[in-house]
Amino acid sequence: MKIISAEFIKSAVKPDQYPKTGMPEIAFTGRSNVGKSSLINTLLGRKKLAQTSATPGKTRLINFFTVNEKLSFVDLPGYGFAKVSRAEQEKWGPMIETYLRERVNLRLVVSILDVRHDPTQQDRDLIEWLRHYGRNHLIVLTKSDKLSRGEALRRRRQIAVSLGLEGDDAPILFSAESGEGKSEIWKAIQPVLLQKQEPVSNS
Ligand SMILES: Nc1nc2c(ncn2[C@@H]2O[C@H](COP(=O)(O)OP(=O)(O)O)[C@@H](O)[C@H]2O)c(=O)[nH]1
Ligand SMILES: [Mg+2]
Repeated sequence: MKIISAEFIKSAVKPDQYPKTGMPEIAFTGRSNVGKSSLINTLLGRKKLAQTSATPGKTRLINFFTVNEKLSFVDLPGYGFAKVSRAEQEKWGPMIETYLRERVNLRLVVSILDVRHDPTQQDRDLIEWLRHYGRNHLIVLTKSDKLSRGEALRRRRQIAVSLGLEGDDAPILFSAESGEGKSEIWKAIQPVLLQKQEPVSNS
């Protein structure tokens, strides 16, 4: 997709603060410091639209961006940052879950993992949760430039197996440094923009 405009709209912590635009949304999740902001910036061809790595774990709000005035990107707060108090970590879960469960505009969740590390329990819980609620999701393995080609492919296989993914569901290898995977992620986003809005089940 050619990016004509990309702008920050607002931050929110609860549903009545979410923008009321009705645009289809793509949300991005991952552990703090995994490279979520860098991925968003790379997809949008912007250097610093989404804030990168100021203090890991500091972005505790849900940040909404509009792209080409027709879709919205949502930067969800990173989870699992050890230096944040337990009380604060406990607030994040419900904030993210409420968004993922209730947001009608949401069409796709991009779940970001570091290709070098095994998924954490929180990564697994999130992915399991998305499956349970029938949320459309995509798994991206970032920082692929940190590994050799062979090693990156090997890690992709391992992670796919450990998450119980099958053939077509292979995670996408991505790098904000090299741009690898950028067009593949856009390719996965395109079709969901055309889908009809369907409320997710509350079961
Ligand atoms: N080598 C490499 N470094 C990356 C990549 N993506 C992010 N980083 C670095 O990882 C750190 C955290 O990135 P950031 O996007 O702020 O992570 P966030 O906390 O998930 O939003 C920063 O120092 C980035 O420069 C990548 O694809 N390759
Ligand atoms: Mg960030």
